[in-house]
Amino acid sequence: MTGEIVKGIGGFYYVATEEGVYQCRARGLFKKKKITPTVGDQVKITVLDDEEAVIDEIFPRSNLFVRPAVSNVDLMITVVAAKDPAPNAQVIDRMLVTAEKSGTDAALCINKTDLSDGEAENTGSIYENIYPVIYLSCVTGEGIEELKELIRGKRVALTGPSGVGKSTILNTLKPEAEAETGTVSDKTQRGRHTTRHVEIFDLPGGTKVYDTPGFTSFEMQPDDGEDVPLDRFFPEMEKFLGHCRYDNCRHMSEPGCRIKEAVENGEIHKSRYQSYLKQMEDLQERK
Ligand SMILES: Nc1nc2c(ncn2[C@@H]2O[C@H](COP(=O)(O)OP(=O)(O)OP(=O)(O)O)[C@@H](O)[C@H]2O)c(=O)[nH]1
Ligand SMILES: [Mg+2]
Ligand SMILES: [Zn+2]
Repeated sequence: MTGEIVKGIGGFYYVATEEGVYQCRARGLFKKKKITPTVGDQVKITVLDDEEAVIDEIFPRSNLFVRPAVSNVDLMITVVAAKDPAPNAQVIDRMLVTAEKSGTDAALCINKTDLSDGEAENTGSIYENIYPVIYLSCVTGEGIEELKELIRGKRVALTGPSGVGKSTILNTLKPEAEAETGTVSDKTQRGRHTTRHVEIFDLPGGTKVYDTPGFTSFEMQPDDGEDVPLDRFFPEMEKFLGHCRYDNCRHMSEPGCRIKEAVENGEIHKSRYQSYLKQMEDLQERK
């Protein structure tokens, strides 16, 4: 029988099939090969008795992410809040680069616009010409129809810091999901890591939404062994590439750099370039 891993907890995988959801273990062979079954995987299972089953095979993935641990995602939506907690452009840019690296479509959702005094637009304006940006409020309903339109028929992962409202968005899209939500601490302005596991929820029309645990910014580390230059993962830099004085320009302190010129005359947003520099520095430190 074939199915899809919709949740994984404590060594068990929950596989949704046409006959219902089976609690599965993975064959030992996966561990030996260092393959980790991941939520989103399409799998072949063998049923041992009524409820218990084992995963025999994982079908090829279209993509695989480590944080959050998800696979076969069509659209990666980075969710932030206008405030409570305040958005952090570097965290957003790390997520967007992660999506670009795997060739996955990305979008930005700025939630809690009901609390915004211009903060939502300040962040959104950085991205509007690069990615789809949705201004959302689960309180007023602003942007919900636009979000539904964007995700229709797709496999969509909601990712972002703790407390920004990912599970609340899921519940707004699908009230029966009854995903647990938590408050944001008044003092630290941080979420409480309410969602502990990735889980996939079905929406009408074949849409699937992955709710994922929020991360803290220190968990966002660049990958090792990166061969492709970072500039390829900032789509707005593409049209300027190849126009620097030096072919191997890193767009850091080299003279005659077309990227830096574009930042100076506003063709590339300063905030994005700062993220680029920060990520370049992190990569060089790790080498
Ligand atoms: N004002 C306002 N509050 C919201 C909105 N959406 C969510 N919240 C609140 O934000 C808090 C955190 O929401 P969650 O849905 O638990 O956040 P999360 O991103 O799933 O957090 P983790 O599971 O910890 O990653 C809750 O108190 C929600 O009620 C919104 O649009 N406006
Ligand atoms: Mg949550
Ligand atoms: Zn350059």
